[in-house]
Amino acid sequence: MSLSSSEFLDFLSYIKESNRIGKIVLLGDGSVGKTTIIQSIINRKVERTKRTPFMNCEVIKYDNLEVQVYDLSGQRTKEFHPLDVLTKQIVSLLDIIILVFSVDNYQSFENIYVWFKEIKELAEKVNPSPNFILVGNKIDSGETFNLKVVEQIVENNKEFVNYLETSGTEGTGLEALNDSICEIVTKRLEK
Ligand SMILES: Nc1nc2c(ncn2[C@@H]2O[C@H](COP(=O)(O)OP(=O)(O)OP(=O)(O)O)[C@@H](O)[C@H]2O)c(=O)[nH]1
Ligand SMILES: [Mg+2]
Repeated sequence: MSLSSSEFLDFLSYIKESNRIGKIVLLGDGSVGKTTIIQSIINRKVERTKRTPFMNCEVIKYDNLEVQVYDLSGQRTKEFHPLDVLTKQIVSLLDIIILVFSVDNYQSFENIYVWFKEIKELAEKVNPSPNFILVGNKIDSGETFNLKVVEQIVENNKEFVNYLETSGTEGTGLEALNDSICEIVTKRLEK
C-alpha cells in the first residue's frame, strides 16, 4: 500500500495526536548552547558538549506527553545542513521553534532574524503556524543584554510566545523553559 504525501501527513498527525507526541526544533548559531540546554533539561545535569555536526534527536518525557526535540547544528552549511537535507521531515507538524542566541555574542542575536525568516518560510509551506520561543543563553557570563531590543522582536512578531533567559551550564531558567514547552504543546494537542 502506498500513501500520497498528504495522506502520509494525515497519518503522522493522527499518530502524533493520539499518542500525545509534540515536536520542537532548536535553532541558532554554533556554540550558543542549544545542545547544553536540551541535555540539561533531559538529564538534569550538565554534560560536556561537542559541536553538533548535523542534528541530535532527543525526547523529553512529561507525565502524559512526549516531546521530540530536533537539535540542529548551528553551522549553516548550504546543502549539507538538516534544513536543506531533511526539510519536510523537520518542519512538518512542528509545534515549537526555539531560537537560541548567546547574550555574550551580539552576532548570534542578529542572526536570530536570519534563522527566524528561513524556518518560518519553510514551515509555512507544510505546517499551520508553529510557535516561537526566543532564548537568550549564557546569562552566567556576566554580560547584560538590551532587553528593549529583544522585547521589540517578541512584540512585533505574533508568532513569538515567550522570551526567556537561561544558563544551560548553571541550570538557570531551564525550569521555566521546560514548563513553557509542556504548556504550549499540551494546548496545541488539545485544540
Ligand atoms: N558560560 C556558559 N557556557 C555555556 C552555556 N551553555 C553552553 N555553554 C558552553 O558553550 C559551548 C557550546 O555549547 P553547545 O551546547 O555545544 O552549543 P550549540 O549551540 O549546541 O553549538 P552547535 O552544536 O555547534 O550548533 C560549550 O563549551 C558549553 O559548555 C551557558 O549557559 N553558559
Ligand atoms: Mg549542538
